Amino acid sequence: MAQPARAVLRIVTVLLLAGWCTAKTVTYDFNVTWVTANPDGLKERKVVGINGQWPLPVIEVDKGDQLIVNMHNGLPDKNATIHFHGMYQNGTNEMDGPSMVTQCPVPPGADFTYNFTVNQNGTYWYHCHTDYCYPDGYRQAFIVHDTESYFYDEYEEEFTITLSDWYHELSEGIAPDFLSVYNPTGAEPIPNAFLFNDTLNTKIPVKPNTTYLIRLINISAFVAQYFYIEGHTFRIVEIDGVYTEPAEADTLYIAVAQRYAVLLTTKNSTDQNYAIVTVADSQLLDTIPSDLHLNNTNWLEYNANAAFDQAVMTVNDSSSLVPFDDITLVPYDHLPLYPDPDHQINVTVYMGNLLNGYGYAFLDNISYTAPKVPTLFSVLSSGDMATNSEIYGDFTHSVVLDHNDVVEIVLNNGDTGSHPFHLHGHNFQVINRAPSYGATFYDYLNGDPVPYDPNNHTAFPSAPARRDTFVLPPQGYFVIRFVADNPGVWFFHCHIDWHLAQGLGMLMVEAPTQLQERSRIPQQHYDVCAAAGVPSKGNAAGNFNNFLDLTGQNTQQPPLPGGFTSRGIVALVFSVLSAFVGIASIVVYGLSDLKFHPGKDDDVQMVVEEYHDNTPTIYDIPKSS
Ligand SMILES: *[C@@H]1O[C@H](CO)[C@@H](O)[C@H](O)[C@H]1NC(C)=O
Ligand SMILES: *[C@@H]1O[C@H](CO)[C@@H](O)[C@H](O)[C@H]1NC(C)=O
Ligand SMILES: *[C@@H]1O[C@H](CO)[C@@H](O)[C@H](O)[C@H]1NC(C)=O
Ligand SMILES: *[C@@H]1O[C@H](CO)[C@@H](O)[C@H](O)[C@H]1NC(C)=O
Ligand SMILES: *[C@@H]1O[C@H](CO)[C@@H](O)[C@H](O)[C@H]1NC(C)=O
Ligand SMILES: *[C@@H]1O[C@H](CO)[C@@H](O)[C@H](O)[C@H]1NC(C)=O
Ligand SMILES: *[C@@H]1O[C@H](CO)[C@@H](O)[C@H](O)[C@H]1NC(C)=O
Ligand SMILES: *[C@@H]1O[C@H](CO)[C@@H](O)[C@H](O)[C@H]1NC(C)=O
Ligand SMILES: *[C@@H]1O[C@H](CO)[C@@H](O)[C@H](O)[C@H]1NC(C)=O
Ligand SMILES: *[C@@H]1O[C@H](CO)[C@@H](O)[C@H](O)[C@H]1NC(C)=O
Ligand SMILES: *[C@@H]1O[C@H](CO)[C@@H](O)[C@H](O)[C@H]1NC(C)=O
Ligand SMILES: *[C@@H]1O[C@H](CO)[C@@H](O)[C@H](O)[C@H]1NC(C)=O
Ligand SMILES: [Cu+2]
Repeated sequence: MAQPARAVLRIVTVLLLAGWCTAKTVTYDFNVTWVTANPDGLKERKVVGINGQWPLPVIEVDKGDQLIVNMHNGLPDKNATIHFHGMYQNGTNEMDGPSMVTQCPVPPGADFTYNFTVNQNGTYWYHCHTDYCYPDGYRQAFIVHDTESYFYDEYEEEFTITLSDWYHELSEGIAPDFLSVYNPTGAEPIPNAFLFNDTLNTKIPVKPNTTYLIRLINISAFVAQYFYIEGHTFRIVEIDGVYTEPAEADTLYIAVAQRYAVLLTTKNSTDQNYAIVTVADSQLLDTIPSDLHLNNTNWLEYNANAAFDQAVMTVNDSSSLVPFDDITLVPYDHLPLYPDPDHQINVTVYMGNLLNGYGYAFLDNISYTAPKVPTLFSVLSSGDMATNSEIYGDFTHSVVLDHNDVVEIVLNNGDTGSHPFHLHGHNFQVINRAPSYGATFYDYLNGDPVPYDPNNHTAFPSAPARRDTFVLPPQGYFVIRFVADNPGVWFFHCHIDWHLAQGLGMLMVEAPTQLQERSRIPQQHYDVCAAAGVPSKGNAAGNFNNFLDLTGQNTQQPPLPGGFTSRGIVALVFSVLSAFVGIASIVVYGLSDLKFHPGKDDDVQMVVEEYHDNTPTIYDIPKSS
């Protein structure tokens, strides 16, 4: 496997701090360009490379270091940014990376410097945070080494493995089919392969009788995977950068964006190699193409001359795997349950259609729609108005939080899919979830969605697990708490990239007054906005004379007329498809089956079947927005 180019790493200065604690500045120069790669051996494709290479360089720092990443966007045709997933960016909200939230998209040819202090430990990753970007390969591990961890003396060596899904087509090629009238149910694109550390059939040489720290990172765009090693158990010691009391486990379910660090002690004997098995969660897929390998075998190599056997699957499908329930983990610092909330946010996930017939995702009735001005710049340019959530627009779903409030988010799931939700700028306590992981995880699919009932729930843990990404079960709920002690604009969103593009997110505008006091935005950030043609002051609509005037704001599509349902749209698409293409039977709405475009969008008339009285009505499909 290619080692990341060491040349990109320059250690610029070494600052000696008090005593034996040293902090240094670590600088990476990233020239982002297209390269080609063929990680699954099935198809060579264009991927986003850094300094001419892919897999991308792993970022490695020591706790306390200053990290500087000088990014040059050398892509001729794509905007880019970088989000350092799991970093609190305490005092540096403008370095967080999500496009139109804390910065402008960096257009082709422009430069952007990320610069922040890493006062955290553990396992993170970095990825592009503009629309449809990281599934094209712009994602990699980011490791913060900590010689003071409580388990530092217990392991001899460490290695990192990323798990991901992989598409043979560029995101931009897939996206128009995904968000389209031909995919009204919002069926997600089915990956072509599942990669293990950006390749397949990996052999990881290990020594016998040795303890390893293994960092596992799920950098998928969509599909979660189960992970186990035949004949071995391991001890979980960290989740999402938070040390835990060691917990023995044999199977993990690692959702998109989640990380686990585990200690694995190898066997004393070297007569055999052992399969590392990953099994993709087929429940997330609407269709399973016959040539898609859901499970993959890689190996712990004890002996290069011994056999490398494919895994012997003891179960028939992923639903019989019982993974470790992360809500039962206890943080090593035993931070107690936060007190009752000062501020409760209670929202429900829905998937549905708007007037153009596309499938969208909603928190309550809002499908996140990026504003005209990055929300951080609205905070900074609005003076006293910053505490009024109206100025952030009707479709960014912004909630203003007071400094140091205890915030509770109750997230109910009105959808039959599971959604890994991520909060920027924090980790949060996970205090309730139903159903729990394991055999019952899909139980609520048998009836109506079950919302959280504050008067009837299992007891909250006294020292709840903390992490930054947590899975919302199908038709169930979760409840999390955090303290608003980090002034900034923080995205709370589903980390399935397709669902984020459908609008499954909202914004926490945390302590805007304190944020105004402490922010010093480098001039380069404003220059990038100018280069991208994006205004950097004003409310969500770019108005700065009257911050309550939202004329011209970006809006979500209007709703479907009353009485129309997704099923009606499915029926109409069938009729449109058969009228234009004459296909006799289209069984599934997986995107791979929808490669044809019957005429230009604006030529197509949509015959909407009214569900209740069956009177067909003709609507013009608005041209895609
Ligand atoms: C980035 O890489 C491209 C392709 O190798 C090269 O043409 C360009 O000069 C590089 N730009 C910078 C700023 O290094
Ligand atoms: C980059 O972002 C700007 C501002 O949102 C947009 O106008 C432009 O079309 C984007 N460029 C590309 C190549 O997507
Ligand atoms: C990074 O930020 C630090 C602290 O604000 C500042 O002193 C330093 O000059 C910055 N470095 C770069 C390269 O921007
Ligand atoms: C995983 O890939 C990264 C980046 O290519 C590499 O540095 C690392 O050594 C690989 N891990 C293993 C276990 O081979
Ligand atoms: C395994 O390692 C331990 C401690 O390093 C040592 O005491 C023991 O003899 C080793 N066992 C074998 C079978 O090598
Ligand atoms: C990665 O996350 C995706 C989406 O939640 C999931 O389907 C997949 O199984 C995960 N991979 C692993 C190895 O857990
Ligand atoms: C980070 O590491 C330090 C020292 O090892 C530890 O005290 C602290 O609790 C760790 N932080 C978390 C969130 O686990
Ligand atoms: C390896 O041998 C040591 C004793 O030499 C024993 O304590 C340990 O449990 C053995 N490890 C395994 C994985 O069997
Ligand atoms: C693993 O994959 C093979 C081939 O794709 C398939 O025959 C087998 O049923 C799969 N097993 C599981 C548990 O998914
Ligand atoms: C959340 O909102 C829903 C819908 O308004 C309501 O039925 C439910 O009782 C609320 N839950 C809590 C915990 O406030
Ligand atoms: C409380 O919740 C449990 C578990 O979901 C449910 O079986 C029970 O009916 C609920 N009780 C009441 C009074 O709602
Ligand atoms: C941010 O820093 C402040 C001190 O400046 C601290 O009180 C707070 O806990 C920190 N928040 C996070 C999320 O790191
Ligand atoms: Cu989702």
